[in-house]
Amino acid sequence: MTKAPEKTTRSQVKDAPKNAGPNQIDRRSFVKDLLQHRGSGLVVTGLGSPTWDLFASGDQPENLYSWGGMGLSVSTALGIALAQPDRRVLALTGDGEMMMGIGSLGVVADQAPGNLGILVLDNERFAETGRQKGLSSGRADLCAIARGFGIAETMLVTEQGKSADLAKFLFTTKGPVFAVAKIAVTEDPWKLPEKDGAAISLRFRQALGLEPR
Ligand SMILES: Cc1ncc(C[n+]2csc(CCOP(=O)(O)OP(=O)(O)O)c2C)c(N)n1
Repeated sequence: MTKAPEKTTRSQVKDAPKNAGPNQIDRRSFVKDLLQHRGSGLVVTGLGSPTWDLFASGDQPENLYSWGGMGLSVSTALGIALAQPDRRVLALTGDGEMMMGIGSLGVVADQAPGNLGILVLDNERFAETGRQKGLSSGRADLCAIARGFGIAETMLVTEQGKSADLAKFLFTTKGPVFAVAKIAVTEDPWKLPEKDGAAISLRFRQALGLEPR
């Protein structure tokens, strides 16, 4: 006889643990330390703060910055990872941007590129637009969501000193891999890279040898 499926009761949902914090990691120095280990890795950012963090950590043509629209960093990084199987690719984004494109994790799991890592810099806020609370400040557990989509390898980081461990996970573990770093809400000076999307894309494609210089 088949067993009846287990039901989730309303009180179980109400009592589910919250996933907030501790949000202690300083984003700028953490991203800089992490990217020292990128080697020849390509990095694709979500808009706003992660783009500024990447630019502040050192500009280079292998950085694909984004501006304007939320929700596209993981699907962009996925396309690049599939097209460039010999290069490691990192999607570096915020929790708000990740939530807006959350379905892309299902496609990542399905396509399963071995060269793709995803890092969500999770301050549990929409920092750029006024620090409104995001869902990861409550019951939404991003690593569990990624596993639910079928990304088996996930990592949660809450300590500043873990950047080398995290880099090893993101840049060397067979992908797709997904990580969340619980970062502090900080007031960092703006570091704005090139804004022209065509220029950013051309420089990136040139770095990959897809366009003449
Ligand atoms: C489709 C869309 N909706 C809303 C916005 C406005 N917006 C720009 S940045 C941002 C918050 C981004 O939050 P997060 O990805 O968590 O990054 P943080 O700045 O907190 O590091 C919002 C809502 C946008 N650019 N695009």
